[in-house]
Amino acid sequence: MKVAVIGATGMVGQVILKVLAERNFPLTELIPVASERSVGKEIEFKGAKYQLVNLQTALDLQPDIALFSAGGKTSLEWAPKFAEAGTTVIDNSSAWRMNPTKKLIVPEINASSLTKEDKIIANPNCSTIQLVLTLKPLHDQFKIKRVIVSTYQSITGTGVKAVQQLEREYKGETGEMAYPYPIHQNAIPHCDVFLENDYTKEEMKLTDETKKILADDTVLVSATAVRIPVVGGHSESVNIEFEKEFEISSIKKALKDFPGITLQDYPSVNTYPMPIYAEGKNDVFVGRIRKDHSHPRALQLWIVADNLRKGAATNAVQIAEYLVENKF
Ligand code: 2RA
Repeated sequence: MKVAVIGATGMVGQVILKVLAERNFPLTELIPVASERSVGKEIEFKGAKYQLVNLQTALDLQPDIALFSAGGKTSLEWAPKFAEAGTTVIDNSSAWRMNPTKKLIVPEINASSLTKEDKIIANPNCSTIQLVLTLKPLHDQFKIKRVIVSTYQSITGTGVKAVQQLEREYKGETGEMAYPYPIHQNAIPHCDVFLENDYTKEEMKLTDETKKILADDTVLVSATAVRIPVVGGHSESVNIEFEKEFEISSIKKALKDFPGITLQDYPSVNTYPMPIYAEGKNDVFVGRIRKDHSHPRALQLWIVADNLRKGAATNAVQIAEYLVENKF
């Protein structure tokens, strides 16, 4: 199994390599791809050294699977070339997510919809993955009418520039800004760009991608995405209105029984999900589960996940594992 990792030196690319090694993914050849300026440099994987190559070299090596995490522009240009050559592409960018001919996959929810014909598979946005994984078991049992979500997003979702900005601000230094304002001691209600409807792209990804993955356009989703100075993962405060009545015990059982979810809900002993706990783990952590006292069929809960793992790298590797297990 020849696997190419496109964007191998980026934040997500490095976590993809870590997850491939941790999960002992059955690859026989690794093809790490980086931009021209990094070509020739070496990376280490499972104790061996690999030279970084460019996209054309990787294409010529005809990988079986290519895990892309190199931005939408690169995906739009190169994913079709790899697919054309017989490679199955799993793309982390937003380039293909809402394309009606491409599948948007969270393996625990809809991997079974994949066929051998799917040569470009889209990995959802990080804040969507942790939300929709939590919604799926509840939607199946209690039919979701409306979701109101507020996110508290890690700066690692923006990338190295944002981490460097925060580190400088800790020291009272100035420099290149990843955000329009200081992020230290701040909360910025602006993730990605603003759209005509005064939502941000990040907020509309939560709305549009959730509908596509649940395969149900009747689910109403309204989001506010906020950037906060943490690094371990994204947190989300979620209010869900159901069509059906529910008991908290049934909600907790549905979540507990669903793969990829870990319940962390023991307020009496101050136990609830937090980024400092979720960092480095692959599950989605759910807690603060309680009936919304202001509405007879609504629920409040709190979701945290490592946005670089289940929010990106781990989800992509799990898709690749599904392809291997099903001999695609
Ligand atoms: C963010 N979800 O957190 C976006 C992209 N990773 O900035």
